[in-house]
Amino acid sequence: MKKILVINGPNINMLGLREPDIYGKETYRDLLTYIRQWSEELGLETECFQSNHEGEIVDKIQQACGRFDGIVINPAAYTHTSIAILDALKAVAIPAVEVHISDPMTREPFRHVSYAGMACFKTVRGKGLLGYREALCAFAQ
Ligand code: CA2
Repeated sequence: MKKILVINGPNINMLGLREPDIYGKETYRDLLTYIRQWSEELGLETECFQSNHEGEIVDKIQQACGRFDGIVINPAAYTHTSIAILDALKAVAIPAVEVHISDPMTREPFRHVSYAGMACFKTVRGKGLLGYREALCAFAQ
């Protein structure tokens, strides 16, 4: 069974508590429940990790080396700033898919660049929490 690491960046733990018009009403706990259900359905083993700290995300990506077959990552605001996360994804060379709950391309110009996305073979944007399912599907095929 393929092992997939699901990484969520800063403030994703606030899902459902603020800005429901952009990110929906469902909480981070709901997301964890969905990911567990989708993993079972798709025959994947998943581990979920959320951090508000860039270095912790870099550490987690490095530690994934040799332990995971794929990474699903929503780096949140670090998407648009973090060359460190891009470099970590490139360094481990684990196939990765980028997910965004909203569509950053239709929002402020500073959200239009994704550094992490440059190390990902697929990006899913603007599909809400279902975007994580689509990302997991890319590893089930
Ligand atoms: O659409 C996405 O998934 C984003 O990665 C979310 C980030 C944002 O900086 C990216 O441009 C796009 C922000 C995550 C913050 O999540 C919140 C959730 C609830 C309340 C406030 C923020």
